[in-house]
Amino acid sequence: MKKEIGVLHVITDTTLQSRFTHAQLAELAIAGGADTVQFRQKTGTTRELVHTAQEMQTLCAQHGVPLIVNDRADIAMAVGAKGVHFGQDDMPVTIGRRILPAETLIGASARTEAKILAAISEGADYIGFGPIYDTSSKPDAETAKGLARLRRMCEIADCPVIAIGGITVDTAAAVIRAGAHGIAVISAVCAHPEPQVATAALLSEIQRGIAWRR
Ligand code: TZP
Ligand code: MG
Repeated sequence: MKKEIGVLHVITDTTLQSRFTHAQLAELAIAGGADTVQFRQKTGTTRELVHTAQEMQTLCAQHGVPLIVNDRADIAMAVGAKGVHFGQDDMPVTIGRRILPAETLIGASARTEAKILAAISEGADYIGFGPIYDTSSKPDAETAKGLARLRRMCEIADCPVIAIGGITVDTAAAVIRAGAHGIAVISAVCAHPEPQVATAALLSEIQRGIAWRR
């Protein structure tokens, strides 16, 4: 089943900055035009994560914006989030597909052709590919893959590819021109002095990239 996937995924982060909570970042991102919000927090108790995710889900639902929960299928289910995003060390997509409601969006990070094709055949709705550029937001990120590899991955994947890693307002349009369906960002929004303004600027660059492709 093909599902609609957003073009601007803002991933909330409270480690790069402490001015805003996850929910505040989600609100600012939505106000700036983000069409997907991803809750990503690597620490904290399950109780704390459920609490924050619930707050974000309420907000996202009010605005009709899908919330994707990183890593944790249980938390996504607990709060009725629209989707989950799994990395290669997280729950296998096949199992997520089995236990989550059928309408749940499942995104999967994959960095090689073989892994991309495997994730799609297991039922991923979109692929997260990166890092496109160097990034310090994910300490264990691989070296930058660049636009040529992104282009190749977009050619082989018959589902949307969301590019991630070091993407800024200066590179967003080029990433879309390379074939990405959309982008996911952390620092370009969360570490920006004005997350709402940053989101709006990214969206406008994505739209410029999409217009170029037509
Ligand atoms: N996965 C690959 S790169 C990355 C993740 C979660 C970090 C993206 O953050 P930023 O700040 O947009 O480079
Ligand atoms: Mg993960």
